[in-house]
Amino acid sequence: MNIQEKVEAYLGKTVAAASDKEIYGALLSVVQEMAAEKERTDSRKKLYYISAEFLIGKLLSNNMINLGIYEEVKEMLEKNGKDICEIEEAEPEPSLGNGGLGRLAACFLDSIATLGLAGDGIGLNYHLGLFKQEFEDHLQKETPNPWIEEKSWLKKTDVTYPVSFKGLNVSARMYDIEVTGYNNKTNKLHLFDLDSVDETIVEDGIDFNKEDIEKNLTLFLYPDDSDEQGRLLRIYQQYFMVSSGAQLILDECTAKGCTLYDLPDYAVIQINDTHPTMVIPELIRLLMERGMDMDDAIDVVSRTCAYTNHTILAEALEKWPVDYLKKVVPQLVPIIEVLDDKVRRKYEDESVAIIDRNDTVHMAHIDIHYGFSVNGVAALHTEILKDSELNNFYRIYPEKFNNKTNGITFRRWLIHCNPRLSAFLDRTIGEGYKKDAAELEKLLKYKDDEKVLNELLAIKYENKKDLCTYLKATQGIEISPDTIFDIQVKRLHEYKRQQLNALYIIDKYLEIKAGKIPSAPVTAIFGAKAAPAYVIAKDIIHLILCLQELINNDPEVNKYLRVVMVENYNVTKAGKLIPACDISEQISLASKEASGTGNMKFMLNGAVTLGTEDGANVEIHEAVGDDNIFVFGASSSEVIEHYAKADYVAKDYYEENEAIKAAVDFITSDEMLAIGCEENLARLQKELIGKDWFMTLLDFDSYKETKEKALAAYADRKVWAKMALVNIAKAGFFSSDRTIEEYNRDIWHL
Ligand code: T68
Repeated sequence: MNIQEKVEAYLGKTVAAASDKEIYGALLSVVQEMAAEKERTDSRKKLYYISAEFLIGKLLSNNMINLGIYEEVKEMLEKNGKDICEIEEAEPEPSLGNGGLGRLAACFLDSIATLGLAGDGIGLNYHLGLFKQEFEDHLQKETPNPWIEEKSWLKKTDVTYPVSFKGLNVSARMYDIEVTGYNNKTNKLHLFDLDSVDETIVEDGIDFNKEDIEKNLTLFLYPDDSDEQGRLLRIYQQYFMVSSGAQLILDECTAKGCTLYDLPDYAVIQINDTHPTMVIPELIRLLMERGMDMDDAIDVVSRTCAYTNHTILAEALEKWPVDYLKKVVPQLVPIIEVLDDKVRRKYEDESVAIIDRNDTVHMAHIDIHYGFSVNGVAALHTEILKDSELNNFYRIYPEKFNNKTNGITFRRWLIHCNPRLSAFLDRTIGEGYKKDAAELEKLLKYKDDEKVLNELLAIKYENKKDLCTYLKATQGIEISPDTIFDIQVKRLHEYKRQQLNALYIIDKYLEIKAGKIPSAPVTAIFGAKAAPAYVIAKDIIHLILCLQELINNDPEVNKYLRVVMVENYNVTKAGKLIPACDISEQISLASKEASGTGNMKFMLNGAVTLGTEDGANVEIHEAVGDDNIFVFGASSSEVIEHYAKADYVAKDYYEENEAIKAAVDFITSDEMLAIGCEENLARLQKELIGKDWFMTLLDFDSYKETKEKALAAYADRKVWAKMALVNIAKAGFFSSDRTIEEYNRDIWHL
């Protein structure tokens, strides 16, 4: 049967007569059937990548690319008067992650399968995922984001595991999603769920009864944890995930002949941030239940588990009061106490203890003491972990620390999202880059080739036109492809400094109002969700939405400057925004962004980075050289010193710098208050002057100056095209295939 016949067999009618939704459903079935027929990876030792988040995004097109049928299906649809993009629209996006950490896990699954390595994901099947963001009165409103339909990628299995909480026994059911590698074998993503979860208990946005665990356990990703009930629910979720995951791992290994004493020969568990840390005491508990003595169990588990750190922000390093654990998982408490006791006997240093003097459990400390590898996610980040953040641990275990600079899958972030660019690469340098990303360097030979450079500019222009059409259709916003697309998309957080970008926009607005006409028109595009309980982050969204309203409706200004805040930024929207970008905003306070992966996606798609020397920006800078990136701001060592000396005073910058003062004052100007809400705007303004923990004002001048340089450079189209070309050519290092090869070489040994 050819593809059309297969699809029509599922449809029970012709493709031409079917709706987009029906075609999507039929293609899903065809893909699932093909994936099931593919060979599974198989080896004695297997990786289990355990993570509270897998931000997989829509799967249809990526699976078709990986199975090698995308072009065929696209043509077949065209022949029948259907557009593959419309079919893609019919697929709901599973939002099983917040941002970079979850998306990294998804890119890794793609690369692990593509490299033919045996490695499955273990996570949770959140019914409503992360909330959906809507804008109302220039504010973020959260609503549920259901994604599981009758036809979905999830396959319900018969596999169930008992999971016990204090006073509550439940049964975890495993659902599987096939992970197709690019032209290779398949792996699985196992997502655990509870049959009794009930979506109807959600009311009024994303509120629900947090006490009814049987009904709410897997409703949402990271339910609001601003109160104790919310925090307890997170512990329920985490334990549910690791207990079922640990049981699955032990079952699979014993089925292969593992005696449990040789577990490290059969399994390696990569713990993605601290959310799955309880897998360590849980495995110890399960091994003891199966007859192993405690010291042996601790030894076996310590040789099986490896930990990845994704942040140095103290508030993001998880700590749970022992009391909370006693309320939810009392069976783990005696084990954690023993783990702590062993550490305390060996090391006097209080800062490396597991349970501190306030009876709080430091989850990362469990991972470091009782895992065999600790990795950061970019060179600078790992250095900071070793030198300062985790220095006390590094001195004890220097051999455990290693760096694995993040990467992204080119299948999604180039081949799928930018078909124009990938077709251009195919005909210019051949298709080898799809399997070996380093081959992108072949492009360098064309860096002075006018025809090639013009082609690159033309591709960007077409992509920008597509984005204009999309934004007009989805949000009714009009922008022009003849302006510079300056894009900042990522979670909203003060350390990422969307507020710095916003202050620049205000400064520009004031200049235009004062008659200073900019050399080139700019469209500033944002996309970001703020955590529901993160007040200042939501105030920043409010500021941007007010600026959008003010600026886009001012005929004096909107010829030169427009602002767009994309609603409900997600993986799908990233796929539309990134190929259309000219300037990639990567402006976190140096030392705070562990790596960043958006920076890599933009680079690969020919955008030029405007960034601080932070995270993987440092490595991007090294790769492309000074001439192909715009770097600004205080260095990480300067920033770390400011924190150490506590000598940064935002108010001094505000008072001594006229442009800063004007921009900050403008936040509560009459123009802004006519649009926005005084409470939010005044609170944000006060924060910027009185605290500004992430040193926005410190870098304002340098940001402005460097951004002006970037905007001016854009005018020389040939020079700009060359910069874009070098960025694409040097992006090969940032393929997640390279990252995974390193994990395997240094940590997993599959
Ligand atoms: C990100 N972390 C880092 N955390 O910020 C980013 N979820 O620099 C890095 O590139 C990326 O991880 C991959 O390594 C996150 O995305 C979260 O989303 C998060 C934090 C706390 C709790 C839950």
